[in-house]
Amino acid sequence: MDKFSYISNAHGDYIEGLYQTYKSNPSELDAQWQKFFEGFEFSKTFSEGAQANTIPTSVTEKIVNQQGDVSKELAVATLIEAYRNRGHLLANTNPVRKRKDRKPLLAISDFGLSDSDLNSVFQAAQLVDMNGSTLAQVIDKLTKIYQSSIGFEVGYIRDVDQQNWLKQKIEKEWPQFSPSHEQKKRIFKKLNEAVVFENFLHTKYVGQKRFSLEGGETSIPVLDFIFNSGAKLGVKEFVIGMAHRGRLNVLASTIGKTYEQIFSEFEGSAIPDLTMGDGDVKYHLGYTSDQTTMEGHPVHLKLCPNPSHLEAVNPTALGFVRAKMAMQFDNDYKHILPILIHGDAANAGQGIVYEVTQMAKLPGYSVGGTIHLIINNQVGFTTDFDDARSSSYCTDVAKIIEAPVLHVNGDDPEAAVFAAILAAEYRQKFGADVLIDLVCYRRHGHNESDEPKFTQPSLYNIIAKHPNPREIYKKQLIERGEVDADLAEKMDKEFRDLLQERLNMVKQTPLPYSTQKLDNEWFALRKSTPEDFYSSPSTGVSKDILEKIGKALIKLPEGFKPVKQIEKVQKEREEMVFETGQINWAVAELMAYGSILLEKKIVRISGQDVQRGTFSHRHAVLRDSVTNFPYNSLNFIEENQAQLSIYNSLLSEYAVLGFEYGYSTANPHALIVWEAQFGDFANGAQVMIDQFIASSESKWRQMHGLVLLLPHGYEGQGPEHSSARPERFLQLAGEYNMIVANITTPANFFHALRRQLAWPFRKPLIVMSPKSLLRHPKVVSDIKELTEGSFQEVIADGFVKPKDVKKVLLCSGKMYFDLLERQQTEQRKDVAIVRLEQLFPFPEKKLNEILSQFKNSALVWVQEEPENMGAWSFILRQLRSQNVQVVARKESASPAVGYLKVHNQEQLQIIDSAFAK
Ligand SMILES: Cc1ncc(C[n+]2csc(CCOP(=O)(O)OP(=O)(O)O)c2C)c(N)n1
Repeated sequence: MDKFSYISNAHGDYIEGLYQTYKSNPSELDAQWQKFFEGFEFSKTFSEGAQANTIPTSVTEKIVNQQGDVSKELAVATLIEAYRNRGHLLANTNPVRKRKDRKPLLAISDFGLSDSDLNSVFQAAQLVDMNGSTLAQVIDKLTKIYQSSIGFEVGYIRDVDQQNWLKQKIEKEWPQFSPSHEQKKRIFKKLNEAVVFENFLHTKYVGQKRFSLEGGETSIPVLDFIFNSGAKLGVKEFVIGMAHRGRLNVLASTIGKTYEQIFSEFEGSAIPDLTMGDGDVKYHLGYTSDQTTMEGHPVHLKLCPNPSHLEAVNPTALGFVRAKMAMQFDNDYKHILPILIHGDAANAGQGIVYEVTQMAKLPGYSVGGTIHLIINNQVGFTTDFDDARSSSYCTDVAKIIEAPVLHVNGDDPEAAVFAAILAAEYRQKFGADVLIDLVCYRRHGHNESDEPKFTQPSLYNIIAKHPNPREIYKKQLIERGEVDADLAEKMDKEFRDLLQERLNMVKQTPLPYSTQKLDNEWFALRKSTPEDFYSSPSTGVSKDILEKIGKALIKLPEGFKPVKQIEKVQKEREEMVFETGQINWAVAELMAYGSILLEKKIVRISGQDVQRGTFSHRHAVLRDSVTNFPYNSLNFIEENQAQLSIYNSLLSEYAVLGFEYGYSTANPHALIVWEAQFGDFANGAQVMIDQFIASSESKWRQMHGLVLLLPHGYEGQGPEHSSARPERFLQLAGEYNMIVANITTPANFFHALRRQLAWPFRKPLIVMSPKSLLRHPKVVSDIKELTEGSFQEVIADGFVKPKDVKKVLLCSGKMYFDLLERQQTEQRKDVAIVRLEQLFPFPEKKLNEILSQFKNSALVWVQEEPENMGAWSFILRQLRSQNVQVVARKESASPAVGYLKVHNQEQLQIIDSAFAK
């Protein structure tokens, strides 16, 4: 309910109460109420009580009981406030059709007022600084502000500073906004470039897909003014995430990809060199450049590469920004600004938009605010907005974080530029998200060979006759005498000639396909070669360093009172490092992180509950049992070490994994880890895995070394908590794109983590990580194994003698320990167990060296997963020249049974079959 609307029915005591609050502590009241009482207190209306400390009863009675002037005053105040809150519902934002009736309730009758009141003067007019004006004049002003080409949707913002700042911008600056001559010329120039570029491509490459910006060309001056205003306020780098629509135009008109490069991609005249990867279509490619803004500020611009999957790029762009903020800008958000460009249908429909919005203010994921630009062409492919969303606006998700939304008519570029400037200033001032909803239209079908009249015939009849935004603006400028017609024509012709000239050049000598330029941070690294995977680099660290880390792990700050169980954990850690030398999984993991921090490389870990660890094993952050104070012991190994940032994530996989991927593409010298609660939850982030993690190097030459820890293993916990779906990763594995590992020893895990940064290239590492094995007595490594050596891709059987062996069981991960138990219990020297610690890249050479000792033995792949899952089909493909058999669970629809007893029976059957003579 509106703040003021109930007041005419309120009891006098209520008003009196508000007034008393106003007297004692005015800041507790809304700014509107403050102003209201301010006005009334000092106005003549209340002259009888001006000296008194209470509102005289006669006045409150008048408010409550009478239909006289005072209740009308309240009605007018209510009306003003209603315009502020709901005026956007009537704003003139749609360039091609009438707005839907969204029940704004802004008629004067909605406030108990009538035409006869229009010429009366109300005190409430001072709420909009219109003392002495008639109601009609007040409404006129409100209409001009709130029903203009911008719909300001800000009424839900509770922060008083933000409210006041926005009110100033909206009610004072917007009505007087008048761009300078230079600004107008710039707007026109940018519109000209945007329109002519599309038009040129449309005529030269008829029917070729380019997902044109036509109808939404005003986006280009909007971006230009965001860059300009942002740079004036300290931004040095802009990072853009966007989809297909208008991408080529953004690349050419704002990011500075040359027209020759773009035309060459259209010409597609030579077979590109595929040794650098398989590439991507032109409207998915990224680009970086250095530009100078209109007012002469240098800025670095980056457009992130993106897949077809709408909105998937968003968290990756933000993760990238977060990394750069830390690396380059001392964590000051004011120097780097993310811009996410959305389609209206995708912004409304894709859940990841919600996930990313929810990240905005979290300590682990905040980037100091994002500017969102929605190119709202009112259609999603063929779907009208009535079928695309239940919400009034495609931007409504922004309300969860109280972000201002500026709905702008795309045919009014000056209004759009006002919104752009406001957005940049707001983001720089408050470090918070802000949205520009550029309401426009799509001139053609979804792509240029699509017929939009199949589905939106009446809309497209209107669009066919609708002039483009450049024509509209040109007419305005000419009518206002701000530019003469000749100049406008000249600009058009000159630009068209320039494009033709570039096209002629390209037709004569097309440029070769250019792969994406590497960001500077990657210069020290190189692409991998197959030989790189024959063996792993040395990754041991000295005992001194391990002990130093061990000391930090067991030391607590003065006065810190751990909970009882942690005292035990600390004691065990001490025994492991300083007495027995037998290191478990968790300590090996922490040792790996600690050793990297000591090399002054940061470690960042995120995922659900990672600080403690789902299985209560990591305890990277300890809590004081009394004060709750968090203590991250790995940050206190020695001075000048790098920092471990470990964040319990929001309950999201898709966006969080995307964020960490983005982070890892920005900083190749950091170890970035994402852990799933159980491995199968990575399903929710499958787009990130398929479209980015597995394929980014091939598509975009974008390397990264992100680590995914995916708890995996059949322990009778049912279908959802057993399998991290290794088969999916193995199916995605090709061209050395990632490491897929199922590791059995703490030392090997230690080396695998350290290897990530020891390589002169980067590869994502997918680890099927342990659950119950975290506490298995056999899952320990001697500390010596951490001080020397390297990651072991294959581990041979040290128990058997090759000549006795009749059967070799090849396995990976937890399966090993079940097989080992039988082998040891029955002292089966005729059965060798060989562990594949790394499944991909398949360590063929190393495996063959081991297998060559067992020439006359049978070879059996043993896995816990059903035969149609797990690594079996991958192994079969890798070992196709060998006669390899399989022992696995039966082919199944679901990864595991739901009954513990059946699970146990199945597990036994696997072991029995594996050891059958
Ligand atoms: C996640 C996802 N689902 C479906 C598609 C197929 N698709 C491509 S564009 C599009 C419509 C997008 O509409 P909107 O977000 O309004 O952007 P517009 O193309 O209108 O600019 C659809 C459904 C896709 N690319 N990604």
